[in-house]
Amino acid sequence: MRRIRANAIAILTVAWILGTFYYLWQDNKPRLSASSASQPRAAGVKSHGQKGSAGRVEIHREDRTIPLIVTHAPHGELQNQLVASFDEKAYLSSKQLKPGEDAYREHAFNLQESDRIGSERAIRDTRHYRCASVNFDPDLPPTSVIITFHNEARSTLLRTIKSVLMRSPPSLIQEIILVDDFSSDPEDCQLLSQIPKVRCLRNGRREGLIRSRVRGASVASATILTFLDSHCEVNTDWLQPLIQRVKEDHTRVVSPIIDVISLDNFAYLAASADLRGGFDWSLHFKWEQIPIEQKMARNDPTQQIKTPVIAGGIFVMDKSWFNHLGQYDTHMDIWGGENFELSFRVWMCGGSLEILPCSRVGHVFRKRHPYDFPEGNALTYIKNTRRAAEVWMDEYKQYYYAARPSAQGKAFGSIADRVELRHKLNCNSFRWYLENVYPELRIPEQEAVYSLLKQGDLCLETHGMDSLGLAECKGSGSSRLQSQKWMLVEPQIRQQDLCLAISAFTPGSKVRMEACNFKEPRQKWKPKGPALQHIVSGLCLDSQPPAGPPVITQCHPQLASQSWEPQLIT
Ligand code: UD2
Ligand code: MN
Repeated sequence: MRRIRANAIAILTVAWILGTFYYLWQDNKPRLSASSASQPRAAGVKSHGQKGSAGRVEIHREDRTIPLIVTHAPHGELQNQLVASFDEKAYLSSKQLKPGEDAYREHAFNLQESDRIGSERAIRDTRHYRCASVNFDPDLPPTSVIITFHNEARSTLLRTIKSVLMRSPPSLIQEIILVDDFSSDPEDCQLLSQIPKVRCLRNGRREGLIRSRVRGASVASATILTFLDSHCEVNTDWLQPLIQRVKEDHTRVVSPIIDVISLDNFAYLAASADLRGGFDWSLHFKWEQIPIEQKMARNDPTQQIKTPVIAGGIFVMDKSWFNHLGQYDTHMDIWGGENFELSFRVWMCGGSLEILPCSRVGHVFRKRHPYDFPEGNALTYIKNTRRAAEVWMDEYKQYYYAARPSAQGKAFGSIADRVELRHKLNCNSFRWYLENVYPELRIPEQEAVYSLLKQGDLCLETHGMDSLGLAECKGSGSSRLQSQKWMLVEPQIRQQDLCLAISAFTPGSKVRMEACNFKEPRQKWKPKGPALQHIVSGLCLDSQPPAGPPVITQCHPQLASQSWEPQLIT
């Protein structure tokens, strides 16, 4: 009798457990698919116009009985797989900072702090609150995430990977492709490949980030590429806004707002949402305020921000568009300049660049490069930016050389294939880019003043390279005015591409015209009272003898033959 009772209790208990599981399973089924689709998951905000399974999201949010299973089920599974396949502790502990070591030496950020905060941490959702109620297509295509690294710290690299896995809808991450750019320790690559969805390719020699990214992209199996630096942390729902915009128009190349991870204490800090990418003529990247008219016109803080250039490290691009546009200039080495080349190319060849404020990714910005440049940092940057300027900037490249005189004469290899690419793609001119994409960039020549250089009633005039002299001043209507029209852009005195230059550094040497070269000391002048002094020799432009070409003589600015009065041409 007792036995029968015990059996009955056991059967009832099993039935009850099975029943409970069945109930939970039924209940979770639609919710799982809802959260693995690409609906915004931020809690607490009612979504507008969400249909179908999204309705259940709200119901389950109210249901506090099984909150953990409901909210985190896909990532919970991932978490289990991660723990089962990858020994995180062993991976991290073997490379941690030893007592007494300088925490900044190897990576140019505080390694001790990075190691301390662990591979997963909560960070503030830095988006505008309205971002949480933006809707995305339920059928967004997945992406291949490409991360290249050279001697990255283990803790930052792992945090980058894990943040991608944990803060993206799993269905949108096809794979994470790591490209180990010949780091000293090949084990990093092998070990990280054990993480679900992660593959790692290792370069047989140092290639630099540009060729490494091209290698990563070439093996990507998704139709959308996502590039990340190796010391990032992606934030809540970072991926959907980026993929949505590219899905709508494959010629868009989109970036998140790049938040700041402190290199000292690894605090995650919100970046301003009013910035876009810009540059100066030396091709130095800078963040700049959105032009005021655009700012005034922005009444929706979730809307995209058009940007003339991207910072370069974090962006999403359609793979076939990336290939169609010529990937990257693979003759660029190590680091730098590729973001200008890509940005000019995208805009000039039919695409666009935007920053999406509802996507936030943190990045550790450093003050120095923690790795070596085999050809030297400066030379590499010059080579890369010179290639970008030579291929894409047309006649405006002169301002690049003016702003970066040391670039002249430096080797930059053949650009024939990139020039051909530009031709084949039938791209717009750099002038078009300046007028339509970046009208705010001040063009030096437009600020230059044209003037006559008057001596009494006569004017300094040219007739080709060698013949220079004084002649009767032409009126502003005269067609012969060109030969008397000077552009005074210190330290040069120019007429189109020709510059006033001395023939030798000694008194009495003739002055003539020659092709402008910003580095040429014979072409450098400055005003000295009413006179024009040649900077290096210290001698002044002198119209003696009046019949022949001007010469340089000892400066006596009070002499009539050394007095050159600029008269503006209007
Ligand atoms: C910024 C970009 C960076 C790149 C660079 C210009 C962001 C957040 N970062 O510099 O992606 O566009 O401007 O070129 O916009 N790396 C290699 N091989 C190398 C050198 C670097 O794989 O030889 C990796 C490195 O580990 C890192 C990435 O390339 O993951 C970018 O390098 P960085 O972090 O030193 O560049 P950053 O952020 O100063
Ligand atoms: Mn970086």
